[in-house]
Amino acid sequence: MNSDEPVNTERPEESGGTGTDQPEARGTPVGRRVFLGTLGLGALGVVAAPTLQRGLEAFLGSAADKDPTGLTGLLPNGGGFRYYSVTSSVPRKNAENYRLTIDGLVDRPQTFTLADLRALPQTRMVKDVQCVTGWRVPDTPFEGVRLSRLLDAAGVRPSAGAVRFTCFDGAYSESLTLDQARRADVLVALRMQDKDLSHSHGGPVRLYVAPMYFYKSAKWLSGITVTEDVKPGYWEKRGYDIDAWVGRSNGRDDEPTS
Ligand SMILES: Nc1nc2c(c(=O)[nH]1)N[C@H]1C(S)=C(S)[C@@H](COP(=O)(O)O)O[C@H]1N2
Ligand SMILES: [Mo]
Repeated sequence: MNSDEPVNTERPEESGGTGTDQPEARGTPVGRRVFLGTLGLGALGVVAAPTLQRGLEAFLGSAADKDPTGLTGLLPNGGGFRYYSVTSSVPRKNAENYRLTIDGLVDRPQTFTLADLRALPQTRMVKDVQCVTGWRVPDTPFEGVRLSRLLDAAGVRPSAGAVRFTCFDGAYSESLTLDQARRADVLVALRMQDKDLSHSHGGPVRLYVAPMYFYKSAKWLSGITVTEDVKPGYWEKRGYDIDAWVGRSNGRDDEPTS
């Protein structure tokens, strides 16, 4: 890759999309070289030994949590995870200021604080994570509240057919059909790898859609709107499949994750 190209992006062209929308141009307009200079990690490219890499990943993991620009999202790290954001910075939310709203075609619109969500029954699942660009992280625990429980609390109206998700990064969105959203393996996740979700992984709350490619698992989740029909999400407007079953979509051939 050219060292001045932004690299913090998904690439629809690798997944059968048209690639004509050049999503890279929408990401952080800062090149890898500039970024590496910023962190003083010019030698990063030659770090390959597993032990060294583990130290590096630990460093980057903590750097990512402190980096207000989100630029550490450019780097492969974190035990196989890559950190993605389509915006160059994301506000931080915590137990004081985090809110999740549920509205749209519901009888009882809801607003949940983090404490509200923590007080509900939690479900833990351990499955592989699969990104549509190819990387996979085996046996990753996620824990949180079943989305179906929150939808039931809000009282979904008979005319509803889908759910739209919005994020406090101000840009990302996702969607599921109502049937997909009601699956037992779809969580409003508060924890990953048995820790509270870090900011870089979408904390304090992200969606977790176990059977689908990881782009469905919207980070920094702030809104759930029940709609009549599916509205394509951020990447889906740029070429990804709306029904993103792992191994049965996006022209890929991966082992299912559920
Ligand atoms: N808000 C938001 N959610 C997002 C994304 C994003 O850019 N912004 N990227 C998606 C993609 S393509 C992937 S692979 C995963 C990456 O999650 P991670 O950064 O925790 O590894 O988040 C998904 N959810
Ligand atoms: Mo992804």
